[in-house]
Order: sequence, then C-alpha cells, then structure tokens
Amino acid sequence: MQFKHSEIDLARPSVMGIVNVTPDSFSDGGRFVHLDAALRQVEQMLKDGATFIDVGGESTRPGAQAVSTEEELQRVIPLIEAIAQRFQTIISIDTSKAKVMREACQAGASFINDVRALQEEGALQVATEMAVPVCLMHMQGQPRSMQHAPAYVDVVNDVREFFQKRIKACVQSGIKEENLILDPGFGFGKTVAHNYQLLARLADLQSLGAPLLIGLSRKSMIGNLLQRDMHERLAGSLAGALIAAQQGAKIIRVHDVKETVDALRVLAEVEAYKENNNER
Ligand code: 8Y7
Repeated sequence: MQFKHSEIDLARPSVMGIVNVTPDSFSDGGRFVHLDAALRQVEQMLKDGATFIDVGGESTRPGAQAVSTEEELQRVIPLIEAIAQRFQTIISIDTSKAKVMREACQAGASFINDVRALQEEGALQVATEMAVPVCLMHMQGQPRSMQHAPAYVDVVNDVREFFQKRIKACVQSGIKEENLILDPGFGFGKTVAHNYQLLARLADLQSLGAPLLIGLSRKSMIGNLLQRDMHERLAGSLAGALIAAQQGAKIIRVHDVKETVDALRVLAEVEAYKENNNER
C-alpha cells in the first residue's frame, strides 16, 4: 500500500499505535506538557515496532459527547506537525470531520481513519481530494447512544452490506479502490455477542477484497467477557489480535504496541513454517 513517503507491505500484519489527545489527558499542565508526553509515547511506540501512529482528538467511547471542529483541530494539529517533524512514520488521523481531515493531511498525516466511514458532510469529497488510504469503519448509531440497543438481522452480513455501499460511494467519488481499508468496528453499536460473532467470522469479510483493520485493544468485549478492568485486559487483547491476524487482518490498532508486535512475531514464525513445508 502506497503512502505519501513510504510503501507498506501488508503481506504480514502491521501494528497501529493509539495516541489519544482527549480532554482527560490534559487535565493538568496544559497543552505543551501534553504535547511532550504524547511525543514520548510516539517515540516508544515506534521503537516497539509500530508502523502507524493513530492520532485522535474526538472521544468516540460509548456515551461520549461531540467535540467542536476548532477544539479537535487544536488538539491534533500541533501533535501531527511535531510527529511529522521528528519521526519517519505513517501518521493516521482519527476523525470524521472534513476540515480536520484536510488540515491533518496538510500537517503530515497520510492515512484517514474514519469511524463514520466518510458519511459526515464533506468528508467523502476531502478524502477523495487528499488521495490517501482511508479506513472505513462500521458503526451502528452514534457514540452517545450506540450501546443502548444494538440490533442486526445478521451482524456479519449487515456489516458486509454496509461496506459494499460505502465502497461503491467512495469509488464513485473517485477514491481508488486500492486505497480503501475496512474495519468491522468492534464495540461500535454492538453487543458483546455481536462482537464475538464478527471476530469468529472475520475471514468472511476478506472476500470484499480490501485489507482489514481491527481494533479491540482493551475494549469492553474483552473486559465484559473476562470481568477485567481497563488495565487488566492485555492478555485478552493479545488473544483477540492474534485471532484476527490469523483470519487475515492486516492492521491491528492497539494501545500495547510492544506486546502486540511480539505476539504477531510468534504467529509469523509459525506461518513461515507452514508456508514452507514445515522447514525454514
Ligand atoms: C476504533 C477506532 C476507536 C476501531 C478504528 C477505542 C478511533 C475506541 N476504536 N478506529 N477508533 N477501529 N478504525 O477503544 O476499532 O479505541 S476509539
């Protein structure tokens, strides 16, 4: 897959490190202290083997309130500029807003990660103009209310049909099909059962032809199943990452880069033997 300054081989899964710039993270010290901490986090993630850094300034956690465009820009643009200046990596902008997409790409982002799959006003047009790879994520409803009563006929088929429609809209708008990445959106308008049904049949989404990105790091599908608090979900998250990678997921979005890279390396070693008659 071709990015602004680099090409990524998606034959093996890559890791995307999550860097959130949301209000709780600058409760004290203000924006400069925060920027510095975020840069140190990015540096560590890159040392640990991340290929992508996903920068987000809108909280999309269940129940989260909307953020204004100006606030979102103030959160993400200085960080994207600073990352682009210091590091050689692929910066992903996690946003649904057209203006944030444009300014983030101008500041150095070369990947758009949109949990609303380019359905907000102007987003499709800007993503087309920016001509960067785009992740289209599936969400039912909106973050504020999406977990109230998620319902599907068949979650895997419904998500697949959603992707077919969005791929068509994107291609009609002029986005190259090879620049599209799909994500089932674990936790976004889905019960725990829906999430596991999707994970169990992730391979079924492969036939749409686009690389799959998945994010389940520390999510409630892990926490609820295991009865674990946020900071006790690493083992469950690693298991989920490997299950997804074994079904062909190409980009794994995580908080714990080092551990995920290690887990994927063990899988890659086994795959190498399998592909070579159990020899290396
Ligand atoms: C995802 C995501 C979040 C995901 C993609 C969290 C921004 C919630 N989750 N983007 N964003 N896929 N593509 O817990 O699963 O990280 S935010």
